[in-house]
Amino acid sequence: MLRTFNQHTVRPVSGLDGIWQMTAIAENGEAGRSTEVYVPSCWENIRGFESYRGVCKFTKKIETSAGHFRLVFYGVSHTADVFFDGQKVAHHYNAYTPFEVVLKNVTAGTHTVEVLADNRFSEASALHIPNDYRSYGGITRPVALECLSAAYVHHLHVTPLLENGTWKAHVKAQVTALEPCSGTTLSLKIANLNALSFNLNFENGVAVAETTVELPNCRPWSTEDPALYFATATLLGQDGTAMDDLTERFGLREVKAVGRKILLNGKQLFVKGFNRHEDYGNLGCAIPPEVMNADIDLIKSTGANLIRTCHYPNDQRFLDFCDERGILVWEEAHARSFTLENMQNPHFKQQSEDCINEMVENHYNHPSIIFWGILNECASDTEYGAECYLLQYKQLRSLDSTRLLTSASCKLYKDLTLGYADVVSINLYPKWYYKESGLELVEKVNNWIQTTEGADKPFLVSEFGAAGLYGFRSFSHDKYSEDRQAELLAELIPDMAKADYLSGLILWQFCDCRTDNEWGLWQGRPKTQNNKGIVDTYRRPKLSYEAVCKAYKELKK
Ligand code: ADA
Repeated sequence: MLRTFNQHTVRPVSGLDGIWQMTAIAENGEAGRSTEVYVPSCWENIRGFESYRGVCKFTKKIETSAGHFRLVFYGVSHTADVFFDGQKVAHHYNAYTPFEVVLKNVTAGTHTVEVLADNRFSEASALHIPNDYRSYGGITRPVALECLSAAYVHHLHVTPLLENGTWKAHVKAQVTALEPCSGTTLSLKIANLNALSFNLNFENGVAVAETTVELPNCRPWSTEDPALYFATATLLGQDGTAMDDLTERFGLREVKAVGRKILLNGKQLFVKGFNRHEDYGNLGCAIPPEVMNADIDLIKSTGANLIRTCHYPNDQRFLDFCDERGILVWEEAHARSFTLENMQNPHFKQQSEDCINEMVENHYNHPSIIFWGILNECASDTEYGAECYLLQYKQLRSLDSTRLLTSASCKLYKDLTLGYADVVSINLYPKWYYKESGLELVEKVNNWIQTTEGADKPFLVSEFGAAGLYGFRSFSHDKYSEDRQAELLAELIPDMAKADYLSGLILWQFCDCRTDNEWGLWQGRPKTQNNKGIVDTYRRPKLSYEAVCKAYKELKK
């Protein structure tokens, strides 16, 4: 399943999920062990590859007719080199963003697709570094093969607008030509309106059609009523035959920061959230859709209303479920705890910029996403670091002016970037990494924020939590016991929420996740896992699950 809805009725699409041949490639280029694997998956799931950090070649034979094709890789971890019949056709960095390969004038017959996937840590990889979550290896998200005609709808972005009480949508479609295409038109069908038609003028192979329409008969998207609508762009040839199409799904919602409040469709929002890593038991980050949806069930059952995709863009199918189930999302560009030195990596700026571009382009239409996040706990207390933050905020603002921008900081009392964000987000760990109690720490930090350029902005606690090892029970509520974790979370949630200026709490974390063996701070990570989940990696509930359900539900917000 590529999406939870059908994006094409004209463009033929087939999934390339299934069995591929996977071959280990040694440092000297020699082929090693070879085995059949299911794609998508992580190779850590395969006997003999459990802790493999290196390169593997994935090979699949495909049959095509003659024509143009597009391969879409939704996630290869973390660097991909793609070959088609032995010719290199793409290079892509980052496990968490999709990329396309357009193959022109393919002949009819059997072809070979090869992907070299590399999950090694080196200077070439500025964003995947040894970390408090695992950088898995493999083709970890689905792969699609699309059959294109002389031109195709590259993307279709829908921007909801609320003007003088009326919902409108700005719709922009970009069409890419693969051959000269005179006389083509684009038909845009938006929600329940009649289709609109645009003549396309191609410049350097690209044509754009855009319009703003009123949608008075559509309901706004909200967590209680996640109303969704479709926009379809159909490309028509000179003789009126349909050449290509793309359907996107959108919702009408408005999010704003007004003074210290976050307003969602004009109503004050109090965030009760979870940080969630894409990680599940032996499956790693290649999570099947039914598990994604079951995660949303568990999260919703606690009374929570938001998921933060720490610390990278998520699988699009998960975002589809969030749209459908009325769960808000803080989607984060890829970054966790980079030191100044990490940020000075010569590839850092470009790889971050690419990640942000790909995240926004691909996830633009999800109404569930209300925050874009950047640079979790990076060097925001240094001048160079702050410059990088500003660059990323500017990039995001130029791509999307309708969502709130934020960054989760741990640089208490010394962050230089709070003025750049729309919402000030601080990771606090009262009674865990800090000695203060919940409200005490929130007040102290709030007093400091009011002396910075972050004053008078909404303030979110973007992380708080405590570790509890699944199955470790203790009468004396020892540190790392389920008992201690449950007790602490039950205390912290109502205590921190007493701060009436606070816009919300996002618990660290929903599920336990594996950390990198190479990560230097593994000492605090028994079982090489971050154990602060309220469920374990197989979603077995800890005592804290019930404690959080109770605490979140009892909050009068
Ligand atoms: C940080 C970080 C998380 C995780 C957490 C923890 O604040 O953002 O990725 O490492 O702390 O468990 O300590």
